[in-house]
Amino acid sequence: MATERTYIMLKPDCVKRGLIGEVIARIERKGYRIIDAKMMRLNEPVLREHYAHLADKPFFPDIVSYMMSGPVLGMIVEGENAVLGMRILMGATKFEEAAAGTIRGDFASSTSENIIHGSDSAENAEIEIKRFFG
Ligand code: IDP
Ligand code: MG
Repeated sequence: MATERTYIMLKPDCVKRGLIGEVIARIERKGYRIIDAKMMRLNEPVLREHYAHLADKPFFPDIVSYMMSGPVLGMIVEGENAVLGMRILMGATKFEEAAAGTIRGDFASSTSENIIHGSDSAENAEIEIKRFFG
């Protein structure tokens, strides 16, 4: 097993609903460490880059406006196999498939408003950490 860093972002619905503490507690309880964190307001260019893999989807404009609807908390999270481990802690993308006990399973109110982002590979983690933390 390897120590990895991943990019985690608490989305506007998480911040608005007052769930930052709850979600961070789950991350820390699992044994991951928060290496850096900052509140940000994202602009359209950075979101177009971050969600480029979804640019041709009909819901793409909705994701961009949702992610600009309020502040987000970007974080660098570190731990053993943190990229995959955080994806498991987060739960499935699809609202109805996110298992109870996962962050999305317990708190997401739809597939689009789903509380949390986490990098999907070590390669993307590196790109996303650079994108949001420089
Ligand atoms: P992920 O966040 O689990 O990595 P991605 O496929 O990378 O999932 O999608 C990025 C984000 O776009 C999702 O977290 C969600 O907010 C939104 N999204 C993905 N698929 C759908 C969909 O089918 N309908 C509405 N929003 C979606
Ligand atoms: Mg993704």
